[in-house]
Amino acid sequence: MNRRNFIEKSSLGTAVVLTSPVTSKAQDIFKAQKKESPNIPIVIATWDVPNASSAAWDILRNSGDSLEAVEKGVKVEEADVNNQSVGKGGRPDRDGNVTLDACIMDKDGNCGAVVFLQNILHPISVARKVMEETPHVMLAGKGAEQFAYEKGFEKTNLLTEKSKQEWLEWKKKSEYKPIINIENHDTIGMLALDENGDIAGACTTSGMAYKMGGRVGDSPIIGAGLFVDNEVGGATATGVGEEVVRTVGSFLIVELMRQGKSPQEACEEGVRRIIAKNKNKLDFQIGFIAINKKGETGAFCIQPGFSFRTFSREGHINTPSKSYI
Ligand code: SD4
Repeated sequence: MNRRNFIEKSSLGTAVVLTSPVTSKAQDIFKAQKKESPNIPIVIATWDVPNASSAAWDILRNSGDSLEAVEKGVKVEEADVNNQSVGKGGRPDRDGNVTLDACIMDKDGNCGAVVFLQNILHPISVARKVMEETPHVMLAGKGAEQFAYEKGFEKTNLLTEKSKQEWLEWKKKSEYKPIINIENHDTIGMLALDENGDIAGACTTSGMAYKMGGRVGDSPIIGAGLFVDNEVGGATATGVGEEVVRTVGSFLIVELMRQGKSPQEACEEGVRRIIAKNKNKLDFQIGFIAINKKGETGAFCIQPGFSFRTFSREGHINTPSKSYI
């Protein structure tokens, strides 16, 4: 069922205003900002993912909307077998199963997520369908997979020979030890601000390599791996998901921006909160990126090596993130 219909039906006759309350004054302010800023529209993504950011930019520069841009953008990484942290080609869990997590959020605060999804190439598109065509926010495991088939997604083997061989090698010692900055292109989190001034975000991953069967990280958790508030901005995360969940990191960063911090200051404070809880063992990576309504961006991480891609009229740029260490 369409979410909008569901809300209307479930509101017991109470009138509900469903459109976003963009006043003409707000639109005027936005138009003025847009003239000044070469950063509207803009897309920002975790890690050096030029193909994904190009795909998103193609939508934005043709006046497309931010939701379409982030979905199209992250799908590039989901389909890329060389990215072993997302979609097809992703490293499996310790039992050899590739299980995917993804979420998406639009300008109106609608969101959809899938967790522990198997055999489906594009979890982000399933998450979008959860958002737009069900009364729910999150579907898990077999239920999510069944829903995907009902929506026309095909069954796909996600375990490539390369990831399988690496997993068989790993099994010899079976030591769970997340590697920092594995290959420098990991989970993709993407935020876009379109020319109407609307922000959307997407995050998709195969999770930590060789995780326990059933483990879900931050990436599909709204507020942790991704959060968008179209009044303020958006944030998304990469790295050891358990730590991001413990601080509800992306929500925290958006709220810090609401209180007046720049995206950069907010990302730095978000990482500091995680560090404060882990003073004695900073042996893992967390990276956050953020964007505000002016198209200003920020990024911060614990360990050096994290970078992020932006694409705007200013150019297509991979920027090394500032780091705590
Ligand atoms: C997770 N945050 O599942 C993801 C993994 C990741 O860089 O981002 N790796 O915890």
